[in-house]
Amino acid sequence: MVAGVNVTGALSALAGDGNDTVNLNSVNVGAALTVDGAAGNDQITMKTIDVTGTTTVTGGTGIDKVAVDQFMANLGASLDLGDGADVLSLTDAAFTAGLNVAAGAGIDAVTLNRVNGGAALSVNLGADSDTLAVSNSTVNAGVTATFNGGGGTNDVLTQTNNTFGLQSNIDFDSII
Ligand SMILES: [Ca+2]
Ligand SMILES: [Ca+2]
Ligand SMILES: [Ca+2]
Repeated sequence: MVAGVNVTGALSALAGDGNDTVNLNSVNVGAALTVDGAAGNDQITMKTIDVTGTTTVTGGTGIDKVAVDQFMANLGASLDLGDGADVLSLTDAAFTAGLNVAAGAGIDAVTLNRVNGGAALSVNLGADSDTLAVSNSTVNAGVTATFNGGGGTNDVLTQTNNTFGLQSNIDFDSII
């Protein structure tokens, strides 16, 4: 666990194989942030984080649970959950240069609430029957928010109170 620190350079949390817990709380990162759960069932929690550089979060194979709350990313951000039935929750997060989420194979559940995707917002749920819930979220004017069910027989998108000027929904079996 890393809590209540200012890191002037880059911060990498490389958990390696096995079931890992990564917990970042109240951390300012002066350059890039890299979190890699690698193989295994990982729990990655990030709360009150400010990242000056790029953000890269990788869940890897296994059933990963990723919770992000009060997150500020000043450069591009990529979250890749990898194979397995993963759960991602993003709350009160702003991505100035954009956010790209890939859930990978497996039955995944992705929730975005009060997320500002900034310059780009893309979520691809990957193979199998996944669920995506997006609420109270936005992107910059002129940006297309793109949500892709990614194959599977029952991909479900639930959306509430978003302000996307442009939105593309691809390969969902149900949109609520
Ligand atoms: Ca995974
Ligand atoms: Ca999937
Ligand atoms: Ca899917």
